[in-house]
Amino acid sequence: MDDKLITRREFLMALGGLVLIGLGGYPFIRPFLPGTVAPWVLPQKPTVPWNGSVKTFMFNVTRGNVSLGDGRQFSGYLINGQFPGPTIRVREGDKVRITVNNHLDQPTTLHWHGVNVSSPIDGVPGISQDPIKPGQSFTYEFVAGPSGTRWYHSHVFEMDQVPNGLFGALIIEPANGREPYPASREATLVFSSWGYQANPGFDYGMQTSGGMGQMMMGGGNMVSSSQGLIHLINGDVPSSLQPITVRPGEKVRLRLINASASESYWLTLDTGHFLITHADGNPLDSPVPASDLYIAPAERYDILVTPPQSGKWFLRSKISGQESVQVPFSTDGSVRAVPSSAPSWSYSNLAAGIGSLPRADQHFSLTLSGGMMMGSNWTINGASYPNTTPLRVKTGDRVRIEMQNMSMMEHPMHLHGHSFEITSFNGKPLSRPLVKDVVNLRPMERCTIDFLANNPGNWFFHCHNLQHMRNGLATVIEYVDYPLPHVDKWM
Ligand SMILES: [Cu+2]
Repeated sequence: MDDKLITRREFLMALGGLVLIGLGGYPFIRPFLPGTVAPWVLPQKPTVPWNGSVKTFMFNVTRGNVSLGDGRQFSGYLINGQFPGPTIRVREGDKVRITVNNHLDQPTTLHWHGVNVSSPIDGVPGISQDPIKPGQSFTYEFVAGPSGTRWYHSHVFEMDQVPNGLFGALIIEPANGREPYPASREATLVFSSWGYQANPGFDYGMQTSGGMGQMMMGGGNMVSSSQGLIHLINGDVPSSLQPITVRPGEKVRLRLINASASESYWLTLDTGHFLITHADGNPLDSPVPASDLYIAPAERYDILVTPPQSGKWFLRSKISGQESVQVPFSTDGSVRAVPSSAPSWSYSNLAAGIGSLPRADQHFSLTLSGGMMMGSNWTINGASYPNTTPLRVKTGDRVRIEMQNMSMMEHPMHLHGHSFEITSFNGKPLSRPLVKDVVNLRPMERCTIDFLANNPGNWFFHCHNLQHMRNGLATVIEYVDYPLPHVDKWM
């Protein structure tokens, strides 16, 4: 450990404290230090000052018929008559006020995924927020931030309510229009999967994990998608999507959101490599070229694509069983596939090299396991939620969670209420830690994540394979200095 590093880090942490006191809070210290790479600076509480503007939304949640482009129909959950819910687009610093009117015959809530709201409106029954009962309304109010590609989804009866419609995109534009990687055009692509009711005993996500299936086939890229599911993009089958029309040579931003309850997608572009600019909505220090992108449940990536001179081309998944996942683009004429020289996907590529781990104030070690039998429980350190041991943290601490996945499936672990930094992956400290709110661990992988305990409350920390979550792969981060919440017991 470099002494100079510690000194610098502690100085910056102190500076962060001063800034927080002086300005009422700002999400990242990084903007105050242009041109520096500061891996020891953790994301601050995203309380950008309210800019005086209020954006009001009314969400009427109902049951209703969904018609897909291939003629398939089902009874889903609608927000304002839409499947999935409407895209919300606001500016960082706006006060967002969303009233949810629950017209269902069952409770619901919404979770604002990637927005570090206050604990009582975080949407998790039994932990942070009581469910919105049938016939009742609830108003969520928060100052939008940090900027980036966020999303929202139900946190009640998740394996039913989420895939059947209670999710949508939440785009927060940077304050003052300060987009670090500008584009001339953009599109939001929300991936989801549907059809879980048809096969309730099946452990969805098994195939995309590259776990059991891959090992039994002797390694390599032998992954396939869960059987029985159909894949949707922006709420419809990809074959019904209108091509996204672009001009040759312009810069196009694609905001990719994986809202699937269990499936990962491994995406490539016919036109060759592209630039990854944001992970889970947070800008990278510099754009990273890639030839493919693996997006696990609940993850988001923003990429910049440069269209070819002409032609029809696709963003598509290379996972076996996901052949239908093709997003059409069109410039005029015909296109040749461009051989790609960019590196293939890994978190380490986004984090640029190997660094060293700074000191943490608190350290937890979690072993993720289970799932060896059909329908069996998933565990953290041998226990299934709600019997897992809560992680008790103290405001102001730098908390490190070390995780190892000792199971044969992947687990996209999501922390509520905070952004964290992936500080090491498979034993290698990263030189430029990756700011995210989901870290996907494939079979036998391990990592450390660090976060600053700066949002007192009770926060769910769980696998975003929603079936795994319901079967126990979850725990709670509890602040010792936060009063017990007055929420009812749930499930
Ligand atoms: Cu999992």
